[in-house]
Amino acid sequence: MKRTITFLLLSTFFTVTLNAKVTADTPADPAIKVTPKAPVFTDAERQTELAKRRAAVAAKMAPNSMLIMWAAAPRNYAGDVDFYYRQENNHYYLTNLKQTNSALVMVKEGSTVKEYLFLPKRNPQFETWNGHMYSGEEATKISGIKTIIDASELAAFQNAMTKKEAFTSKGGVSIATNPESVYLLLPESDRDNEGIAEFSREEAFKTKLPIVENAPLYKVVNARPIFDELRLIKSPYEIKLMQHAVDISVEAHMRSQAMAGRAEWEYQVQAEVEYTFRRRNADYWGYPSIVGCGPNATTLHYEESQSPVKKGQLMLMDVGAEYDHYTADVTRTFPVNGKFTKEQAEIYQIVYDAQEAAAAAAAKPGATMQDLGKAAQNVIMDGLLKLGLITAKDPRQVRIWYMHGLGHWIGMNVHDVGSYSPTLKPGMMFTNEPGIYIREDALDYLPDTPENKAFIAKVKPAFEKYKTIGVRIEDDLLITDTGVVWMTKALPRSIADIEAFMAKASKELPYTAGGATHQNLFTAAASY
Ligand SMILES: [Mn+2]
Repeated sequence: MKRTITFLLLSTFFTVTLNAKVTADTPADPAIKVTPKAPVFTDAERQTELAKRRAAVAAKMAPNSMLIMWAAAPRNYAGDVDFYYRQENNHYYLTNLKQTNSALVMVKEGSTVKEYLFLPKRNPQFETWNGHMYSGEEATKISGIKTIIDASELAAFQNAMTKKEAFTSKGGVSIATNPESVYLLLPESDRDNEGIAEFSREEAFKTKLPIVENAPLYKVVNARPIFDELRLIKSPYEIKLMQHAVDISVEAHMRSQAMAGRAEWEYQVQAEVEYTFRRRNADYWGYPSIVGCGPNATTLHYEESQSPVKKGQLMLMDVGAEYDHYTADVTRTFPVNGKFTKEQAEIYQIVYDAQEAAAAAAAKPGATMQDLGKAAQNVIMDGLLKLGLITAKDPRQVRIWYMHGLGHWIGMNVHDVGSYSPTLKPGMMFTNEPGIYIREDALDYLPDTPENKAFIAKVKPAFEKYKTIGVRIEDDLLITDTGVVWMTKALPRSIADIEAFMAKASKELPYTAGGATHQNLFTAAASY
């Protein structure tokens, strides 16, 4: 009996202690959601997925053809320092290898496809300075590509191609160098500046391929349309990675909203974002973080983060983590002090309603991105007219305050590849991101015409009321067999939900700004 009492007393004591601890550190239902565990794939799952992608590419290649894809070259930051190495997306899409100086070659003869991977030999001295290199076995385990050739023979192979000579590696691997077509990743046109910069090596190789009587002996084909089409539809494997990138971004947004009211400078809020990205093992950001307070929210790609965070103002944050080469793209706009003013709420609600209208349009069978854009634009047009910021239902007037499109594909590029004409199909992923930006100088730059003068006179009172307010809301949507999935749904979006979230979340996250003094490093202006 006595023993039982002691036991009961002890267990009561422990229960109380444990409960007290739970309450102090983590509330039963915290507002800030921690990123769920990262997806883990077995070697077999990854190899099957990559083999499927390579087979899909091969299926789109001509009967007697070859595809050559080089790994991305390192990009210089300054002097002898490079940026973090990032593999070329299409190369990664087929190999999952994160190493430079390698190349993938696929040869299709009839229905037979052979795959070769040129891989640099491990080098102890290089590894001492720069870290691990793949062994052939590792590269095969990751990619599923079985035939490995030392990359020191890549130049000899390229040379054999340009001369149309046979190629056999020192290890005895022969590659047929007489395809009819050669597929390379090439710039899309003379005006494709990014493509020209990224695929200069491919372009140079193309010019070396043999010419006979002014006609190319090989038919050189741009491989990019093949990848653009395939990458437009995400596999279940890719969707898991993408959801994880979204989840990390959602946690980063939540933590930032929780501390923004106590931050002094925009860069401190940005630090909370990027701390969360690194903490959750994101590769990096998918695009430079946009953290703009007050009037800075009206600059679409504001990246300076040098201004003060002021209570009473809106904070626009467009930040997305990249995880295993897939990037989220998420924007929230919230009041620094946790409560929208009447004017801020009026603008915000229009953008919110436009987003809802676009999502409803996406759920209709046969919808295109253009349909979504129109649905959102109509809501914004009605809203701006009601507030007096435009004088007629004229898309040209709407463009003054909403100057970008509704959204874009997302994936390995934040603005992912793929045509915008097809109807929405399962596996497609895109952003839904309308916005309204009442830039302080927007009316100053309208051409000096009688029509514009009359317009300015009419909208001036409303402009004075709403000026400096910038709102964008951006969610990541996925089309499935059953409809539209908001991948970002965990992140509060309505006015009521944001206000409730901020009130609760700010208590969960300890934060002290630290009273840093600073000079604006962008404009060299003195401290505020
Ligand atoms: Mn976007």
